[in-house]
Amino acid sequence: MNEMWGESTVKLRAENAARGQLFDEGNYAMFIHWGLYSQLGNKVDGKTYYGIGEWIMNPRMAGIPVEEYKNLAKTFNPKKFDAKAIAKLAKDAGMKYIIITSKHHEGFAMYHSKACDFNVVDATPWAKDPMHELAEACRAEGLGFGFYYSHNQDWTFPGGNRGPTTDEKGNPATFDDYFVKKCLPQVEEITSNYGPIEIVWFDTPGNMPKKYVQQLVDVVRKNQPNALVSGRAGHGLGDYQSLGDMEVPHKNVDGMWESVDTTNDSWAYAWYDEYWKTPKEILRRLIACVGRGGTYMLNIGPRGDGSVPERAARSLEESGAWIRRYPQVVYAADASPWEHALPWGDVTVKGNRLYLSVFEWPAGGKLYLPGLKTKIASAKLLLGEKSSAVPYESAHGWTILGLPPVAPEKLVSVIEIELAGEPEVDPTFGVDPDIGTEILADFASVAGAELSQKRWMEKFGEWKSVHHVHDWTADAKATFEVSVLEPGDYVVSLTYAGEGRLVWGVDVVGGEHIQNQQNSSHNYQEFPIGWINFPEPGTYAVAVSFLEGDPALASLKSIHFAPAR
Ligand code: H79
Repeated sequence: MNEMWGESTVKLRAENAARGQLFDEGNYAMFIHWGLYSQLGNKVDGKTYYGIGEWIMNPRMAGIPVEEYKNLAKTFNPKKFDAKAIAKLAKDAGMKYIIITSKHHEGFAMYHSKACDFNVVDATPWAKDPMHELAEACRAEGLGFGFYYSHNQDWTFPGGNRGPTTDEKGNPATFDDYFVKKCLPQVEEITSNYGPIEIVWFDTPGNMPKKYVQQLVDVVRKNQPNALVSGRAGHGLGDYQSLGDMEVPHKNVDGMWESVDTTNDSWAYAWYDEYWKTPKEILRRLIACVGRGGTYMLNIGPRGDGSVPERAARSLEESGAWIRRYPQVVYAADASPWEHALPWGDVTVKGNRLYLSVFEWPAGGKLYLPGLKTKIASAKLLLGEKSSAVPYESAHGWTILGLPPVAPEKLVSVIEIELAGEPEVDPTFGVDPDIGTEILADFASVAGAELSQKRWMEKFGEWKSVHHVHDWTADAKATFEVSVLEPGDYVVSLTYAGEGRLVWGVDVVGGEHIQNQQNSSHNYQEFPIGWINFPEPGTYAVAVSFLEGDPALASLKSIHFAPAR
């Protein structure tokens, strides 16, 4: 994975105190993938290719030869490109800056480059530089602006990684040729010609030697002393960590980091890709990133004619309207002291205030908050002028908030809890007495088996990941610590993948043992195991063991508890 996304280095906020204000406090940005590939929208010669559209040239997608790909410039004429409308969309969405592809892996510069004429001004009938307009439109909206730049891969310039290995005359070309003739001068250009920029977003460092990365970073520092360099520059020379593509972490992550994600499944426009994130899903992912301590950058892929897919815009506008009502939940907000999401939603923090974003409104009229140790000064359900006090009580280390039967907001309702001091929390998972509680394998202590992250591509370039417990040995256990408020029976189920019939055991340590045989699937599916009993309120260890079946393929993703009623 390092080859693609660079190493995971923890960068502390303090190192960057003078820079990265928008990154650190804005917490939400727009990413844009737009280039010649957008014209194709994943269809070549009548055939549709599924996956990330900017990779269409790749042999594992359409496999377009270099000269043929270059011809796409002759038809690039994005008359519907409207820089002001895009900046306004980002603003309305609640985003604080825009990062756009100045050059992706295929090597086409979407700005006027003197270093290489394979660019949007010199090679297209449109002959305009959209980046001047966009940079200006961002400034007019009070947004930051910055560039994505593929520094290592260049598929059309001789010597670029995965690019031609000889030049026009047939002489061998080296990475150094590409670096000196194109990469370094282009990074000079993007950091010199568009005013102050927020970030230079390098991607996929691969095995690029450190001396090259250092030179690029030096150029950014010289021309843009206030800009951040993305972690994917490589060799730990970036300012912050970028997680894997499309990855929203489950546990709090230290230091300065971001998740990059996209409104549908592809980064670049793909004609068939109508699987949009709903406004609620966007808020869920944004608030999860802020709640884990990071920043969320969400992508749109404009079409080849420059227009923005209407459904992407709709989801962004609707989630943005919510953010305008609850800015305190997102901006300059910090990570949740629970360090993970809660069954009904998530928590962000500002000083001594907790913001509870409730995604699943509890039907029983009570919201259960486990492990809060600091005394509450006040609690209210936010609704502009109509905010109302929320009654609360505590029992066995839990806080129980009384709520109206119907959620005041369609998407996400927010409860503000003002604390008497700094938030202090026992982050142990609570088994919610009202709604189902899922605990991911990430949070298990594992003995006799392996806990690791597995990634795979659902479609070409579209990454999914899971933390799973695998390679089970005879006495292996994955143990989950839980806190129980309401004693009684709970239905336990496990989400796993595997082959054939599998037997799993679940033990309340010092208490009941159940086991059951269920089928499996190569996809992760939830299978019921049975009821177990928690005899009284308190903390329990619940151990999962793998009893029969093929241990090589058995992969546990999570355990679920639901009140048996
Ligand atoms: O710009 C977007 C992607 O195009 C870019 N990063 C985001 C922000 C990106 N470039 N590479 N990757 C993401 C990782 C892709 C890896 C794969 Fe492959 C490409 C998997 C299959 C094709 C490289 C070639 C690794 C295996 C074969």
